[in-house]
Amino acid sequence: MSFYVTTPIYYVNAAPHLGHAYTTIAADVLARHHRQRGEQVFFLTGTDEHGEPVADAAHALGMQPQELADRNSERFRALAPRIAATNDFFIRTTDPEHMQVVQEILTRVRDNGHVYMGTYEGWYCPRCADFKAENEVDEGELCPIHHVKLTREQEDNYFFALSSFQEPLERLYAEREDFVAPRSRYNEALSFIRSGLRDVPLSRHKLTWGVPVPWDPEHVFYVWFDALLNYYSALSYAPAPGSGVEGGSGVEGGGTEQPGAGDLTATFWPADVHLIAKDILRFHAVYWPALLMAAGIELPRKLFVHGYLLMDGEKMSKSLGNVLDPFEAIDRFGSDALRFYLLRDVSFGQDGSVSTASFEQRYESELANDYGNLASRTIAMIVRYREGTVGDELDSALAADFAGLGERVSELIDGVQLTGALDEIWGRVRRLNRYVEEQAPWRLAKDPARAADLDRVLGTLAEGLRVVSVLLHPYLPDSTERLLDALGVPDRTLATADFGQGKVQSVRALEPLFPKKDAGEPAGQPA
Ligand code: ME8
Repeated sequence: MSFYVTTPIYYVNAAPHLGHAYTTIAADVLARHHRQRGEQVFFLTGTDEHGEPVADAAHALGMQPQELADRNSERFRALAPRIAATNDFFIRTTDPEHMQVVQEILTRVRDNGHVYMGTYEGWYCPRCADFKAENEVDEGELCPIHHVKLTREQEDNYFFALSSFQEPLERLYAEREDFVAPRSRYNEALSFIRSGLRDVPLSRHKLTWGVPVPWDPEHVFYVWFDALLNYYSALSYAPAPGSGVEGGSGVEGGGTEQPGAGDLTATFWPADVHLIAKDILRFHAVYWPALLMAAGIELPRKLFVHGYLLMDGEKMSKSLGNVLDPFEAIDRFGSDALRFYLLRDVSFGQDGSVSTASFEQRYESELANDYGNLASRTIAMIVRYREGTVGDELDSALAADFAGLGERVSELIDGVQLTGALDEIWGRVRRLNRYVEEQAPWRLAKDPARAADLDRVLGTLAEGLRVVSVLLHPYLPDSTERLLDALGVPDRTLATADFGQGKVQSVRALEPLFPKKDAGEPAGQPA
């Protein structure tokens, strides 16, 4: 089994912000979960470096586009390890290998009869790098997304005959209702298709910062076609996962076969999940499948569209300047806490507001109290009452509460319900906390006649803690690893996620996973 997940490739016109971290974290949770299943995983992220968004930003800074791209691409690359993302490759659209694939495939699209020369006349947003229809123009000739003045363009360009894919796209949406999720985004894309597709420029004449059109080097390809093809081109030159070039690999201890060096396309294409936010739905849900059909390439399996992280009610965005710095958040709370907060507080697939206050609250009440404290208490009691040794007997009532949990979590993750899966697991973290209160092991410890009960309660808590930690591993990779080590069962494959499967034998003392902090004090995780 193989699993291929992608994030959008991010524009290098500015530094990364929390919105970018969000998608990459979500993709990482998927990648880690699938590695836990023992699948061969390829997780791709990277940067989108051509076109006006980058050329204009470089110009404004008095820099060459390549210089700005080099500087900011490095920042995006550096973000991945900071948020514990295990991407297997980091693609840059200025990679010569990528540029060559773009030229080859778009030449094929032309040879297949889907390209013609025409004149574009209409509105254009240089920030979106998008041609806008009359009904998409806000009052004052403004871009509805970026609130910048749209330009009026008249340009002789090569066109992609998108309109001829109207029927094939409608058929695709009829046959594959899970092609785009959530359902509201599927409906949105389908209604856009049904409203009638217009052909789109495939090349730009005015611009020089892009991939040259091989049959007419006066033109460069329109940046969106160049960018979308990254999902496909990367597989032709990325090193095999596990070769240690980027952060990823089959580190979850599952995968047995390693794909050989060389072309990974046969192993990983079609992509299983493209993760994006709703701002770039149309490019991915309409242009991308049409382009692949035109090139005769198999379509990806699913596009999952998440919502916006909002600050003060508006989309966080570089151009709007209301950006929360993920690096600062990590310094203050640690990368596990950031990953947890974003996927727990904002229901994945919907818009949601983020704030430092709600971050602190989740950190204290859920990470430090519900989970961290449960771990510390359980381990401390086993050390104190049983010198670290754990008995064999488990409580059947609690086992029943955990029955089917691993499968349920997998099912939800298959549907990219990342918040739903986390809710399921957290329900069991809370169940374990209630169990401690109900059983009051400190009282059992005072009564020698109840020694067997104490053994059973402590064993049950240790096992419950192990199971939730295996399942939480994709979300909280660092702290679950420390906890599983302390429980002496480092195996975190999904096959061990059933209650009673991996029995803890003995435990070691553990530093607090999420130390409580005083106001203003950094809460970074202990090294
Ligand atoms: O659109 N909330 O790049 P980009 C949630 N280069 N997610 C957010 C977000 C927010 N406030 N802000 C950004 C581009 N994102 C193109 C993509 S793909 C072939 C080319 C995330 O730098 C989200 O994933 O503007 C969104 O789709 C992406 O960053 C846009 O990044």
